Amino acid sequence: MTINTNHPTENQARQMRENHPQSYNCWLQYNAIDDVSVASFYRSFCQSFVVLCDRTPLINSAIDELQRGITSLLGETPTETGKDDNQLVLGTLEDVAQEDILDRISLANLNEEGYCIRMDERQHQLYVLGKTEKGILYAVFHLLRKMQLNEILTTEEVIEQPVNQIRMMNHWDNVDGSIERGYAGLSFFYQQNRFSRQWDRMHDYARMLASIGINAVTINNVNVHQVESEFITAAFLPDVARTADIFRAYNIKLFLSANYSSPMQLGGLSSADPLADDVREWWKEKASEIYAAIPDFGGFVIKADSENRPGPFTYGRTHADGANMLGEALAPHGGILIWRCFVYNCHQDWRDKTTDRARAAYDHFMPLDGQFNDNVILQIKNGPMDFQVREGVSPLLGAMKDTNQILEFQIAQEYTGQQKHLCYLVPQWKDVLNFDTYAKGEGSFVKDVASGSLYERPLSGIAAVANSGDAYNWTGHPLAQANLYGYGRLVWNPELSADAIASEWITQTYGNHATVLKTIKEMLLQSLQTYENYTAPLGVGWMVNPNHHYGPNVDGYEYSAWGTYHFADLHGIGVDRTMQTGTGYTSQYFPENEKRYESLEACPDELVLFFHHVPYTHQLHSGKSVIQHIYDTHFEGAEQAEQLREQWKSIKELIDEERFNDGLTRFNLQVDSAKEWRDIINTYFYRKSGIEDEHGRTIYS
Ligand code: GCV
Repeated sequence: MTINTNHPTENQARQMRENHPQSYNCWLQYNAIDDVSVASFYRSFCQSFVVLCDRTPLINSAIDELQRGITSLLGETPTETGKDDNQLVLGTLEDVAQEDILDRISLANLNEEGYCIRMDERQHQLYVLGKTEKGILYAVFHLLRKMQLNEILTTEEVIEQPVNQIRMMNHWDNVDGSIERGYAGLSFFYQQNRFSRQWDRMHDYARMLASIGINAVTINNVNVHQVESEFITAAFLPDVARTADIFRAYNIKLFLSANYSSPMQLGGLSSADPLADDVREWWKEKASEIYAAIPDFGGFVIKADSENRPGPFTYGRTHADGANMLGEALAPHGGILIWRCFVYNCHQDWRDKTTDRARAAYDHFMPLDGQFNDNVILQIKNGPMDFQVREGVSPLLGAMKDTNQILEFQIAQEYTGQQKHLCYLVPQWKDVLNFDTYAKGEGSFVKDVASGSLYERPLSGIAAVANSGDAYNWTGHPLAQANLYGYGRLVWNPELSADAIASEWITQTYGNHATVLKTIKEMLLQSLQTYENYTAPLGVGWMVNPNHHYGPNVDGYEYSAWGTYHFADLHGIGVDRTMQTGTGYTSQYFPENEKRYESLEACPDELVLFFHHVPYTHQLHSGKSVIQHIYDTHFEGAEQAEQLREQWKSIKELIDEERFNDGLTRFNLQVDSAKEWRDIINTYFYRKSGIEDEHGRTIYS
């Protein structure tokens, strides 16, 4: 292997920041506050600050951010002093225990990341307090967000804490610099089989993640290849440890994806059998070695026995055997083992109607409920298939009452336009979080599974596949930053609306102009429906080109060498997942949902082809036939894509040229792609069904 030592220097990273400030700074623009009364309100508190707690790297991050933000927002740098009037007071709740300023009862149950911002107008003091130092960091970001939004603190006291315990970002970066399903350039973590050592870019990234409350990351792909397997060896641990230092200063714990068969690959053992003594011993020693380098290492994320990855099945063992063996190695050090439930047989034969990929996660894991150790968490994708624009919610969520669970989203837009198309995903995530599983009767929402409150589990949370890369704007499409921001904010507080998150993001990113806010917000909120309109209809999914998953290809499902998975023929389309006549997948839901999905009458239109095989003439609740719905939505979706482009053009003079042009390039691609989708889908179904469009529009055949 040739090792390239030509890493980008710190200076190059700095230049990127300087040359592309608006693109690069995302929502942390900190533009000068132009409203005089807002500025003067904050000025009265921000002349100086005092720090009551010990200085740690985390507190230093909070102070750096505070100084940077206030200097830029108010044009004056606050100085650090002793206790005084007209100042910000930073500390933990304990640091102000003797002061008579807080309603202690309401603070008693705050978790360790919670915070309180308390105004004392008599002395013009603003207390920025954390339950622990972690809370101080989040309180600082809260304050700066309010300032960027031009909002005066209206109540005397702000009290907040995150709803979800683990708020994680999964990076699918490979050490060669590529990113699996990455649409924003290459990796900034790695280059040419080494860490890129762009430490200050990583630092900027950590800041950005902390500002939206992320507290855990994995930095490498769950498909762990040859070189990445060595991350847990002396060859890479110093760089991993340096990366962990950077994230730690922002309350973000570093995890690694590990190769299940490491004992063979790295240790020279003859198996990776989870019940073999030598294998168990090997992992224990490995864990000790890792913790010697990174004392607060988060743990491992494992993809096993799926899409050709190794796993315990080879040895006739279960997922519980595999996960617990790793959990036991990590436990003495306080580590966590996250085991992914994205397990299915990618070589299965769809023609056999009892085989169904959607069933796989539940079939594999449900029988193991209660068998996983306390420091093991199962990570479950939001849908049973794979991040489609529309699919059912995974029935596994909420089903395992004795197992820790983390919900997995994808911010990277693998199947939703790949950051070339605008697709604001927060509304989709909200639908998932608000889905009622009925696991413990009505009101057993997915958000309660994720927060751990449904079954009072010790570990829980939400993870997502990141959409960031080394592009100067981090996400490729400038508006894809809204998904990154939105994910963090929603995971912090699932009650925030998609609309409110969009407003926050737009104002912080593009400033306070009312037209910009209105226009971009309308675009964001319409974009998911637009994308769904011109792509695969009514929950049937895929229809994308194989492997890279961009652009239309009705029969392009790569794991179906014999044809299609959607069963379209001249009579009808859709996957019959009912118990009566289909794969029986509906039985994996709790009875209320099972009944709703099992019955064609009760099944919601948007999922009808996900659950049922129907004739093209089947009438939807909307009153349209399936075929007419397909024609109408595809014509409409392509038009809506053009409207998005027009809306973007309408704010050309109101935003900076770089971000405008980057957006326009992508809207041009989206418009062309939407037309291609429209024509390919409509033509395919016109040919299959032989049914004319009621409105007589041209369908290219
Ligand atoms: C990392 C899908 C993607 C794969 C990804 C996999 C997973 O199948 O296409 O690229 O692999 O999901 O989530 O593990």
